[in-house]
Amino acid sequence: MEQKHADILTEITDADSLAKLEALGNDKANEFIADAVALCKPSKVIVCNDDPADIAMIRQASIDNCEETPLAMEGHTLHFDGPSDQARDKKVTKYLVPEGEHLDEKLNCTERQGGLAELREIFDGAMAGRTMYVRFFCLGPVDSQFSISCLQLTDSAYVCHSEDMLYRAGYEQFKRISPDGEFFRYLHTAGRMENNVSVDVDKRRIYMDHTQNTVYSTNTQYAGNTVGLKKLSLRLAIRKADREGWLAEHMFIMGVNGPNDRVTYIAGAFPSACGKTSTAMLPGETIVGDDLAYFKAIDGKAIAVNVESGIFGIIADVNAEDDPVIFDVLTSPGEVIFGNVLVKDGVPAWMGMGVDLPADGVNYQGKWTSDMTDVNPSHKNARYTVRINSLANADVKADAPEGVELGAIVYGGRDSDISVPVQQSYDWAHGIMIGASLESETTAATLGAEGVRTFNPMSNMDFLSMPLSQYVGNNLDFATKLTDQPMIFGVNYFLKKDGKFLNGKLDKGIWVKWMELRIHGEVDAIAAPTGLIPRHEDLAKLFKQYRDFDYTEQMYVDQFTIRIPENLAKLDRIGEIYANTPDTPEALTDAMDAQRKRLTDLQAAKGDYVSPLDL
Ligand code: SPV
Ligand code: MN
Repeated sequence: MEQKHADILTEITDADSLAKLEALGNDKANEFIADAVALCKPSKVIVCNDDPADIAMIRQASIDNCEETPLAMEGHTLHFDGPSDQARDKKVTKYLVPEGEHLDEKLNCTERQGGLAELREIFDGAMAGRTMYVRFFCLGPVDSQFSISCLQLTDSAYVCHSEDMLYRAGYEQFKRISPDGEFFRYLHTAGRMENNVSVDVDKRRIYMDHTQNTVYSTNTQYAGNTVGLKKLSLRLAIRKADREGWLAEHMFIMGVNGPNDRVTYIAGAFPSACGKTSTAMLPGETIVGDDLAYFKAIDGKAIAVNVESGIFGIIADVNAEDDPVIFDVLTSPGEVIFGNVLVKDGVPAWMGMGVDLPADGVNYQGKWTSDMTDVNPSHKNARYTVRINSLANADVKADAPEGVELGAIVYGGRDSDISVPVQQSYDWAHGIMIGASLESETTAATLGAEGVRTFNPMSNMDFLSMPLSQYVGNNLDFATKLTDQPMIFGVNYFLKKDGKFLNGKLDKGIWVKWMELRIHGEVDAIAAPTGLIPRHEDLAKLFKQYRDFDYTEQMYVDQFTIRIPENLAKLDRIGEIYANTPDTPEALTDAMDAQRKRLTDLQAAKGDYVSPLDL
């Protein structure tokens, strides 16, 4: 270790921790750690490697310092974030942009030098009296061409514990990178705390310095703002993928079981709370990952890996009937962190869990009783953290360094009046158009108003770290590297008629079976202006086979009627956004123009609302 780094670290770091840094022999890592120590002034530095003893020590530290509290069931713990720290804070999540560089009007940016100066002031002495944990993780499976090494510094044992559950241990992987090799780095402090929660909300900052692959996060504990490897790394990964010609996506990956023991992998992008996690965990199928995926073109095939090894999922509405697989994990002994739920006598409870909630308990804002009608018992964005391998249907290839070959990509939005429940794109560019046009209603996963229709291309808008047109262009170009292109589908679980949902929560299980058959050319489809839609007879067969349910022609007609005025209005909305976006790829505009022509031609021939039986 260079003397200047050793001078800073030796006094407050024990021999075991120093030896772990020496064994890594990475001067760039040492420099980042020494700078952060000099700035944040912790009283102690603990360096962990991949040893299970270190990982167990971290979990215990989170309990000892009261960031987590053990619950009644073995392995379960509870974590609360502060009342105004319950979701990702977009307002203070910014890119530090060097003078002269430009990202995109839609991205929240601030000038880099000024932003760094602001951060230095907030971080100065922020860890006084506390321990700084030095952690190494790996994005993607270890020892894979997808692996990205990461260095996390934080004074929160809860953040480390979450990362131990959500990511692969990465100390040994870190040894594999060359001394000047690339790695992502994160510096986090919970800031000033009272009752174990961050209190200086006005000084909350999440700043990304992409020039140094570094993210700073402070005065927050909510995992979406603090767990460096989750959405903070996604922003860095999108830029790395752009440099290297692959894709970093906000997608689940799952295996769909087809006939004769065939497993077909699909990846899906859905904005928060649009059914993504429950699709990834569909009973009877297998889960690779529920949130982040990297894609590379390898030998002409689209290969994907799960970036993570765990799930940080929304707990609201998880119940035995709709989400049996995860419900089982949440109600059985084993390692689970519950975040921002209601607790009574050491037992967690949450809205929509399918049983009566206790009349009182403790939640993220303190004591709660059922007469407090203005406070939900559990927060709508309350969460659970689990390891994927605790799910009964974890896919056997969940950690495979070689990844899985994708048969399809699915884009799912949330609209009550536009898109049919499932349709296949005509080609790659049309599919990317479906993804690039995703809209959803806002949900409790971010601060701000709920229920507003929001443009969210590929469900990645919050995480784009480059101009939108460049990101969409990369998605379009990806196909040129492939000889076996995945199909692309669009889904919408939220279509309504007369104010009522047209689909049950488990209907998505039928849509994935239909996609699986399409991928293998085993079922026909009908050409609608918006895409290729299923035939009634095929869906009826699948509903019967898998659900013993009589799927009537009337249900089919209601669900698959092409709503032309609403589709045209959406094209207008999205068209205007891209018309005002510099350098929109021509292939995207062409795909929108072609869709508009198909819609207006059909409208001229058959009116505004066209039954699938009339196509
Ligand atoms: C999401 O909001 O998309 C999540 C949770 O997956 S968070 O970690 O907050 O990003
Ligand atoms: Mn997500």
